Amino acid sequence: MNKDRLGSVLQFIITLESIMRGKQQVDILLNNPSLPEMHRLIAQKVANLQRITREEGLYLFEHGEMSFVGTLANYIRERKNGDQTYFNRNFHIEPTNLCVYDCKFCSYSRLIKQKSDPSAWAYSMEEMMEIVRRYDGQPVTEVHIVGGVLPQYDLPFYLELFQKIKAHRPELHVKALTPVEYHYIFKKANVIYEDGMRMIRDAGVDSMPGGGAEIFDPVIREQIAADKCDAEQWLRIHEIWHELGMRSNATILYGHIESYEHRVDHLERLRQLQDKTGGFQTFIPLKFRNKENQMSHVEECSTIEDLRNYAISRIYLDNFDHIKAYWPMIGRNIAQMSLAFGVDDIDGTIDDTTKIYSMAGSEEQNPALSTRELVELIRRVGRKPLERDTLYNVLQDYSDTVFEEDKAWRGYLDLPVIQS
Ligand code: V47
Ligand code: SF4
Repeated sequence: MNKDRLGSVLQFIITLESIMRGKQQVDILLNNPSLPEMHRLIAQKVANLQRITREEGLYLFEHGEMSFVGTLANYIRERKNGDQTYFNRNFHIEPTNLCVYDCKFCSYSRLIKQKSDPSAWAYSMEEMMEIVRRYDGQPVTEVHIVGGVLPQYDLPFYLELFQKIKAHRPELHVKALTPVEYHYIFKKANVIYEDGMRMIRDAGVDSMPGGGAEIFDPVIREQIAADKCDAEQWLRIHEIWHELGMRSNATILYGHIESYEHRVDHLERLRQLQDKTGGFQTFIPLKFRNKENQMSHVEECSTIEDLRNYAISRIYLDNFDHIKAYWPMIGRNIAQMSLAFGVDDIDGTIDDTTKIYSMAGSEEQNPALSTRELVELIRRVGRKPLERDTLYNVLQDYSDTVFEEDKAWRGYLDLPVIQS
């Protein structure tokens, strides 16, 4: 048997082992005679690969203990992805932090009237291309473009930007803008969604990130993100994008003034669209952070709630392949923990190119991780680090990689010697 074949057989055995381990944990739950009836029903469904209902989703949010939902979510995670944990090498471009909208949770944006605020920026096309060129020769595979909404960043501007990036570096995956920007720029250009999405695809956009979803419920959305595209428009733009054969991500902004019903409603709408198109790749729960925004009086939710939310999302979204913990928002430690609660992806190296979460009070004030640090973060919790491209093609398996820095002998001489 050749080396590659032997490797895939071994991999298959390891995956099988982790699935059996996960199944044993679910069986332990099911064999517990004091397990409440509804818990048992849901655990049985998960064990039988059946979908849970809206009511059962709500029940999990209201009554599912962290250990219970974690066990179920981990079983699903390992059945879908084994121990594999994905990351990529990427950088962000945030064209501006000036915005015509005034989302109450947003710590990052400045209203147009605050243009002279020293913390406001608005990059020119050339400045954005300068950022792209900064990564020439570096092994990044994705540029993630998202920022505020401003009239001068209109459809012709963005089409030119995408074309320029592609002309400069054709293999760089452009993951750009959300339905919030697209709805605004198409309306301004008097272009219907279908035509607009075709134009941006032809100009070089490869996929759409998951932002701008916030909470779909209209009453909550009106309170925290008035005026920008509504849930139907957000979902419709993704649907059209998927119909063009393209892929996108989805998010939820949770842990603020929404109720559990609103979270389930959000998950349900995504699950329904995914049944129709199959175009979503990953779901990214985004924890509300409360620094420097108009909702600073709203307390942030606990880590236990973060982990429960990942787990219930994993259980509910049976038709999503991946759940992502975005480490710049949640921090490295919780990102590591989340890998036992349904998460199988922790996003990328970032290289300190996003301000959205540092400005909102995340522990990660200068988000940047080297490939080695990401790999170590994953390996330290016993998972298998895989570098992926944006579309989840595996680029490199880092399970056994020894980095140059690891080879250097670091022995006792490194310890400080205190002389008495
Ligand atoms: O839509 C803004 C969120 C989103 C705050 O698709 C906040 O791979 C918490 O969508 N507290 C933009 N969240 C970022 C985004 C994203 C990030 C990483 C990966 C991907 C992907 C997408 O950031 C916004 C909003 O929901 N956000 N302010 C805040 N104070
Ligand atoms: Fe503007 Fe986006 Fe901030 Fe809302 S979340 S104010 S749309 S930058």
